[in-house]
Amino acid sequence: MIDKQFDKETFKKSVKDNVKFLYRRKLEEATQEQLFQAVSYTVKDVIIDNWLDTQNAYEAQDPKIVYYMSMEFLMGRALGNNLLNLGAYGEVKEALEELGIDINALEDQEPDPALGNGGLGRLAACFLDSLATLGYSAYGCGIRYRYGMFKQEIRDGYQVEVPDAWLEEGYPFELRRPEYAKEVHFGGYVRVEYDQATGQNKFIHEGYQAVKAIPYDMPIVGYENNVVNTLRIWDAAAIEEFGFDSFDKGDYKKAVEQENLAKDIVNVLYPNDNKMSGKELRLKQQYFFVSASIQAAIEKYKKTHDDIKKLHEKVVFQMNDTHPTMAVAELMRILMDQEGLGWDDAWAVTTKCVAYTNHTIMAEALEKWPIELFSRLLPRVYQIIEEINRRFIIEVQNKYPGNYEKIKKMAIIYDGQVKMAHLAIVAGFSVNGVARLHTEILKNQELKDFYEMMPEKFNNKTNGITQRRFLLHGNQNLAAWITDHIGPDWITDLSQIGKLKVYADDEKALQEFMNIKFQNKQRLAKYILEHNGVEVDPHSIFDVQVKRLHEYKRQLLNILHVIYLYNQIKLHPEMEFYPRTFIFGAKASAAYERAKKIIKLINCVADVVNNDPSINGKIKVVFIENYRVSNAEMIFAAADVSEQISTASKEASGTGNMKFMLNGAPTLGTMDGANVEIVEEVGQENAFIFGMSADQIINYENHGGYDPDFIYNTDAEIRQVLMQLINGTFSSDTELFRDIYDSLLNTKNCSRADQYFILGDFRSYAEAQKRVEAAYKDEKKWAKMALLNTACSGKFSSDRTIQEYVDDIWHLDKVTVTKSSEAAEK
Ligand code: F58
Repeated sequence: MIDKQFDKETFKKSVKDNVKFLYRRKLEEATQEQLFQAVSYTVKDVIIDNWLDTQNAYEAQDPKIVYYMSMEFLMGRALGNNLLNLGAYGEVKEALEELGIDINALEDQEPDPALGNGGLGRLAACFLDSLATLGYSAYGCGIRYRYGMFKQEIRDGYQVEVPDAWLEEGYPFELRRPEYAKEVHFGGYVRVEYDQATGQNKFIHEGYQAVKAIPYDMPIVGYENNVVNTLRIWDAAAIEEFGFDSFDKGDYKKAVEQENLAKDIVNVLYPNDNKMSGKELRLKQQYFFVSASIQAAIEKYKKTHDDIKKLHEKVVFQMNDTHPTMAVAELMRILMDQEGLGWDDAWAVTTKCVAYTNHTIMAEALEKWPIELFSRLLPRVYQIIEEINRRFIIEVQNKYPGNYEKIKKMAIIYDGQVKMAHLAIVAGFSVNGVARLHTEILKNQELKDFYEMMPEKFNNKTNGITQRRFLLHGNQNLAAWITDHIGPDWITDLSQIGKLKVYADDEKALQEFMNIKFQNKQRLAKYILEHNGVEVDPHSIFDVQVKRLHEYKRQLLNILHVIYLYNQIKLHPEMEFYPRTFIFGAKASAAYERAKKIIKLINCVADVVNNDPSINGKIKVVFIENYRVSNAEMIFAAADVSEQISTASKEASGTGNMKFMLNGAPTLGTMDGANVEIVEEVGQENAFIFGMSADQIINYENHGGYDPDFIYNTDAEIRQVLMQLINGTFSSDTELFRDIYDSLLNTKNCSRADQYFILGDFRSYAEAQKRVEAAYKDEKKWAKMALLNTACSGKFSSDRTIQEYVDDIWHLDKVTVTKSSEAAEK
C-alpha cells in the first residue's frame, strides 16, 4: 500500500523544499548529512499524520494501555525501518534515485540511537515494533541519555571507548513535548501531619531538590497499519532556568546545583551488561524516569476517567527487569499522597497494575541498594517500601510460622539493603522469565521461595525478535526471495515462514537460497576489508559470535579453540581443513578489565594467525569494531554458523540466536536459554549442540567437584593452548594474558577456577566444531540445514511474544486505525 504523501513527485518536491528551508541550499549543494535530515523530515511529516490518526482512534476507542518501563531502548536506525513499515521503501528508493541520491548511503548517515546495552534494550525495541504492528496501545517509557552506548574503537588491539554524541546534529525522529513536563523530587525529608478532617496522617515531603522532566516522543510505526505508537524518553532540566533572578536572590548555589543535577541525570547510559552499578546517579536515573512516566500515565488516565480505583482496567506497567521497580512505591505514593487513597485501596490498585520481567540469574546483576543511600535520596518512597516490607514479613510469618530462614531469604529489606527483585515480585501480579529453561530455573532455584509462596504469579514468555528489522530490512534479497515463494504474510505472521519447508529438498530453491547467502557474505567481506583491512574469502565458513563481551558468554572458549585449530594446522599441514573465518564483535563494559583483555587476546590471535603464511589462509580471525544494531543487521544476514556458547544456565534467553536462525545460520551452542527451544523447533540434526547441561552446571556449583586443573594436567593439547597465553606466542609481553590464564586454573590469584567451565566444555566444543565442518563440506546437506533454520524460526517473532504478554498478562484491546484522509473520502 502506498501512501498518498509518497506520491513520488510530491515526495521529491518536499525533499527539495526541506533542503532549501533548513539549509538555504539547492539539492545539488547539500551534504549527505543535510540530505538525510531533509528526507527524514519529509518522512516524519507523513508519520505525524498517522500519529494523529492513531491518537484519535485511541481516544475514541479508549483501549487499555501498556507502559513498557525500561532504562534501555536499543532502537537502531529509524529511517529505513520507518519507510519499510510505512510500506513506502520501494517508492522512496526510486524517488531518491531520480534525485541522484542512494538510499543506502543516506541510511548510513543516521546515527545509531544506542540507548541500550544489549539484549535487554534491544528486546524493548523489538517489543515496541510488535506492539504497534499488532495494533495495541503502548508507550515505551525511558530516558533520553545525551550519550548512549559508547562507540568502540580498537587501537592496537585494545578497546577504547569514545562518547556517542548521537544528538549532535539533531535527531529528526523526535518531538519535544514541553507541555507534558513533570517535576521529580529528590532528597529532603518527610513531615507527618495529623489531618483533623480525615483523622488520617498526612505525609509531606519537604526540603527536596526538584528537577524538571521534559518528554521527547519518538514515533513507533506499525507495519502497514497506520498505527503510530510512542516511545517517550525524558530529558532533565533545572526548574527555573539558570538566570539573574536567582543570582540576585542569592540562590546562585542552588541554581547551579539544580542545573548540574539535571545535566548529570540524563548524561550517559551506564554501559554495564549483566552487572549492577551501585552508583547513586544510577538510582537517580531510575527514579527520575519512573516518577515522570507514572505521573504522566495517571494524568492521562484522569483526563477521561474519574475513578482512580479502576486504574488497572486501563493501565498496566511492565517493568523491564528490576531497574524501574521504584514504580511500585511511586504509584503507591501518588495514589495515597495525591489521590487520597488509603493504604489498602492503593495497594489493591498497585498490585493489579505492575508486572515484572526477570532477565538474569547472575548474582552480580541483581539489584540491591544500601538503605542509607535509598532513604536519603528518596525518603518518602523508602518509607513506603519499609511499610510494604513490614506487611510482607507478617504474611511470610503467617504462612511459615517460626521459619526465620524464610524471612531472611525473602525480606525486601535485609542486611541494610533494599532488594529490588523481592519488591517487584511481592508487588507484581506477574513475574516472567524470558525462555522456558530460564523460567524453570527461576522457579526451582533462584526464586524458589517466592514460587512456593505465590506460584500463580510465575509464567514464561520466551523472547522474540522483529522479523521486519532483522530480515525484511537487514536481508532484503532473502526477504524478496521468501515473498516470491510463499507470499508476504510472513512479514506480519512469522509462523507462515514454515511454508518454506517444502523447499528443503528442492535443489533450485536451495541453490538460490545459498546464492543469496553468498552475496551477503560478499557484502560483509567488503565491509571487513574497508574497516579491518583484512581480506576474507566469502567461500570460507563465516563462523560468527557477536554479542556483548562477558565471561559467561565464553568468547574465550571460542578464541582458545581457534588457537587449538591453529596449532593443529601447523602440526599437520597436510590435514584436510575447510577454510574458516572466525568473526567476533563485542563491546566490553568500560570497567570490566578481564573482558577487555579478552578483546585484546582476540586481536592478538588475529594478528598472528592472519599473518602466518604457513597456514595458507585457512583460518582468518576478524574482530569487527563497534558492533551495534546497524552492522548487526548485515552480519546476521552473512553468517553461516551462529555461536551461542554460553555456560548452560547463564544466558537467560539470548535473542541474537534467533536473528541468526531467521537468516539461515544453524546454531552451534549449548543447551542454554532459548537455544533449547530453537533446537526443539529445528530439530537436533539441524543444530550443533555440545557441552554440559544446566543441571550439571548447577550441580557442580552447588556441590563442587569441578576440577579444571585435572583437565589441564591430563590433556596436552589444551595445556599447550593455555601455555601459549603466557609464553609469548601472541604477545611479547608474557604477562599480558596472565590474568586470563590464572582465571582458568586453581592458582593463588584465583578464587573460583574456571567459573564458566571453559575447560570442562572444551573437548565437546571442539568435537561439535568438527561436525560443523563435516556438514558444511556436504553442500546440499548444509543448504537444507540453513533453509530449515529459516523455515523453522516462526516461533521466534516478537509478535508471538507480545501476543502472549497480551493474552496472559496485559489483556489489551486491539485497535484499528483508519487514515483521516481515507475516512474523509468515504
Ligand atoms: C539480557 N540481559 C540477557 N541485561 O542476558 C539475555 O539472555 C536476554 O536474552 C535479554 O536480556 C533479553 O531478555 C541484559 O541484556 C542488561 O544488559 C542489563 C543492563 C543494565 C544493568 C544490568 C544488566
